[in-house]
Amino acid sequence: MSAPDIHLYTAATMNGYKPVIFLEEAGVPYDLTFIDFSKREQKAPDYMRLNPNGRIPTIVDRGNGDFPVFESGAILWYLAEKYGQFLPEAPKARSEVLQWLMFQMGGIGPMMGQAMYFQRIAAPNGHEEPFSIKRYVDETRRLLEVLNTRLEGREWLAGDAYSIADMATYPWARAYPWAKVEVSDLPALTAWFDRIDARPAVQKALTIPKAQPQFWDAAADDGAFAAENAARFASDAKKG
Ligand SMILES: N[C@@H](CCC(=O)N[C@@H](CS)C(=O)NCC(=O)O)C(=O)O
Repeated sequence: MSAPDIHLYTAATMNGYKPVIFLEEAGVPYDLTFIDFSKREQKAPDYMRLNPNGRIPTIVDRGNGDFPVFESGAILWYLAEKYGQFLPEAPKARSEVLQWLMFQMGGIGPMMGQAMYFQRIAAPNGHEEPFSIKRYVDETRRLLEVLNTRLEGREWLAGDAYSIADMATYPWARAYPWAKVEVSDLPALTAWFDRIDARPAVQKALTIPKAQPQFWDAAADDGAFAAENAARFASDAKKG
């Protein structure tokens, strides 16, 4: 049997789950290399030839001359076009999906990422920065309110169908406990979490390449899990 078209390089993180969710939802074959941050595999020269940013995820499309794609939003877009799924053709509907995809890539991801970094990595490594924490937590909360308002009276972020915009946003927004942001008063957002939580493909995706459910629930504050994550990036935080 020949190798599947898509080879995915990923890890169990918010950006890392996005292409796994797509591939499981689309039901297309793929194979995968787990990138181990503790061994800094994301910075290996061979990997950085595929992803010049030295981060995950990356795909290589064997069915398209070993074409590499990096940046999780571009990966979702590429896969949606290749397989003709989760990105509508009609120009306005397509634009709506891409607007919410960009909102995730330019807002939710970077701001939540910094809220997580300053609380989960910098602070436990001796860099307690209350001003930065407040800035990123407030901005995260504001962006989650934007999502909540958008989801009032609608099932999905764009148009009337589940799309790559939902797939990109869910792994980040759903990890709100890891950013230490409260969402219990945002009912449209939490109902959208429930809808996506219930999808079998998403449930499976969140175990690939390894289950990391602690990001998603109260166990985010489990001492051992938090300490392991702080230690994983301690050398980076100490350079600061
Ligand atoms: N904008 C990039 C961000 C990728 C990114 O930050 N990935 C993180 C994991 S969520 C990573 O690889 N971190 C390892 C590192 O910083 O060395 C994307 O969406 O693909």
